[in-house]
Amino acid sequence: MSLELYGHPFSSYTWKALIPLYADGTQFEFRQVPENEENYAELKRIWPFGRFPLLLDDGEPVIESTPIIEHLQAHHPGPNVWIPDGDLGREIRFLDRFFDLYVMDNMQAIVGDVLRPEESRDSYGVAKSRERLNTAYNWIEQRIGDRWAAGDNFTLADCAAAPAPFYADWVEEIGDSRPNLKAYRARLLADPIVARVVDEARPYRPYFPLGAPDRD
Ligand SMILES: N[C@@H](CCC(=O)N[C@@H](CS)C(=O)NCC(=O)O)C(=O)O
Repeated sequence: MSLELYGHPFSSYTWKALIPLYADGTQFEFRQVPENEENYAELKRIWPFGRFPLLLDDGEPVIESTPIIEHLQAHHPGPNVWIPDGDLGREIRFLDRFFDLYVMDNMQAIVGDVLRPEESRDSYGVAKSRERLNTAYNWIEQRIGDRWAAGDNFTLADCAAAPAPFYADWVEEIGDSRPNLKAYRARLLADPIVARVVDEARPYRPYFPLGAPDRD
């Protein structure tokens, strides 16, 4: 068996795939993109959008972070259960969608706007994304418990949440009015596996388009 993960240490969705690989102690080769041109050309040959992470399992591609985690659980299981069966599993999948679509997407839209040519920037879209991020913060604030996203075990939902409020807070602060979300973000950062991906990404912070804050 050979596993190869295409990704970048500073990429939020790459973290999401790295966390279960590290937590389960699964062996894999990391293929960094886009700096490594050979890796990047291969990624784009397989997936023309050039987005990452992408997993190759004995040459067979698994695309998008959530299916990658599902694939790891099904074919390379370790000590952790990322998506349990039944209603809890459904709740975890929903929270995974929540962190990706309502937190990460809005964060990416705000960051992406500063990368556009000045004349193509979208201040209305950015304001809307900030509004949606605040709605997402307020919603999760009301329901996050004092452990992980869906109870006592670290699951797929926490893999999605590890980068989502981390980077979102850099573009739109969670602030003191959401103590439960703030505490959850801090718990994630204190987790040794999450701390590992945060540390591996540290050298790339100067490249954060909006400027990385001097914390975390
Ligand atoms: N829905 C995808 C999102 C992947 C994604 O947005 N990846 C970003 C890095 S965090 C990327 O590939 N950016 C480079 C690009 O869009 O060219 C997933 O869950 O894997």
